[in-house]
Amino acid sequence: MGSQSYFKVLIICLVALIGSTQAQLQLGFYTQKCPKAEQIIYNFVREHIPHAPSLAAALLRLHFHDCFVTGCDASVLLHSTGTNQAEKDSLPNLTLRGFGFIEKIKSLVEAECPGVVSCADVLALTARDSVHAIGGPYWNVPTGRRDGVISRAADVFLSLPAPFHNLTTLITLFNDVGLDLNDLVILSGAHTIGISHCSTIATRLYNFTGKGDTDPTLDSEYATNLKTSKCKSINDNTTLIEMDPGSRNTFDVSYYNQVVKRRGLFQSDATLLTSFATRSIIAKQLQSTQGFFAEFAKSMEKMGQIKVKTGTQGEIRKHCAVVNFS
Ligand code: HEM
Ligand SMILES: *[C@@H]1O[C@H](CO)[C@@H](O)[C@H](O)[C@H]1NC(C)=O
Ligand SMILES: *[C@@H]1O[C@H](CO)[C@@H](O)[C@H](O)[C@H]1NC(C)=O
Ligand SMILES: *[C@@H]1O[C@H](CO)[C@@H](O)[C@H](O)[C@H]1NC(C)=O
Ligand SMILES: CC(=O)N[C@H]1CO[C@H](CO)[C@@H](O)[C@@H]1O
Repeated sequence: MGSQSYFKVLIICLVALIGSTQAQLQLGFYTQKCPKAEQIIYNFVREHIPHAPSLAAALLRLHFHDCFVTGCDASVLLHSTGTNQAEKDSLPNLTLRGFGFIEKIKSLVEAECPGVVSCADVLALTARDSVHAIGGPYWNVPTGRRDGVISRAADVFLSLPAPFHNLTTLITLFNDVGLDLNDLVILSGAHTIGISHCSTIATRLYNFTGKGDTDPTLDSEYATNLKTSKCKSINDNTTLIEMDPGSRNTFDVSYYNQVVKRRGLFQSDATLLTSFATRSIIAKQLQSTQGFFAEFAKSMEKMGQIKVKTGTQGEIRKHCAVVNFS
């Protein structure tokens, strides 16, 4: 190759590099395109979340499910169609909430600037503002995500961590989306807010190994308490259980206290006690709420960038539940 060819290759590489950096998310992506967008979301959240604080948990979980399955592209918000069973109709969705809240905010933003702000960004910003509105941490949400056009129930089982997963499986699923062991322990701290259904832990309480037994890693006093007062039968699929009893709407470190006391509700919570590394991360969070908030903010910013679609990828959906022109 002559020096001219080398020069051409260099230029091509530079252009590719600039192209790829331009396709990154950026803070204040809508500052020019829709200056009021973030304020509209913030105002709506501040007006409504104080009256319905439990929604903060629901919205945070929606954002998590969205990001883990095909990236943060609002695929979790899509309805199933005649031929396709969407993510939200997979089993773990039984219990997802907050779709109406997102759709409402999206309609306000659409009224201000039609076709500009993605549902994926609305979801990421709403989750952040809602958690902050109940006194939780605040994190940066760079924007510019675009919405995906595909949502498949089957993808949920491949990528979403399940409450019965062990540490090895959880680490693998987090690594698959670029998150590490620290992110796993920190983001599990989201279980400081919100609720679970009895059915999610019924097997753990009543038929752990198929012999009518209880998971021995669950504190036995707590297990008895759950069985007598909350989750009275293995067939109960309606009763709700706080994951962090007594402070389900308060974002604090008490989730980690529960885990240390072997009262983490899911096996995925309990399993965080099974390695020295994860136990150390937990111990560190228990020393400082501010420290935990800072870690949580860092990990959320990472989670919010999983496999995002930017630039000309995907689309800006008009309604979050359906792809455009469908
Ligand atoms: C580590 C793997 C994780 C597993 C296995 C897991 C599993 C679950 C399950 C099974 C539920 C309750 C479902 C029900 O019965 O209603 C739940 C609730 C919840 N999860 Fe996770 N989760 C994980 C990580 C996360 C992460 C990373 C976040 C957010 C950053 C999160 C946020 C939440 C919240 C806020 C709730 C309460 C939802 C509500 O109140 O409606 N979880 N999780
Ligand atoms: C974790 O679960 C996976 C999948 O069920 C299993 O193959 C693996 O042996 C388990 N690992 C440990 C350490 O129990
Ligand atoms: C407990 O699990 C075993 C093995 O999976 C199953 O045969 C049995 O029906 C279960 N019992 C209940 C009450 O669900
Ligand atoms: C939940 O419980 C109700 C009432 O016991 C029952 O009719 C329904 O089939 C159950 N649903 C599932 C998914 O088990
Ligand atoms: C299987 C199942 O329960 N799917 C539900 C998923 O969530 C939507 C609401 O968002 C319900 O309509 C489905 O029934």
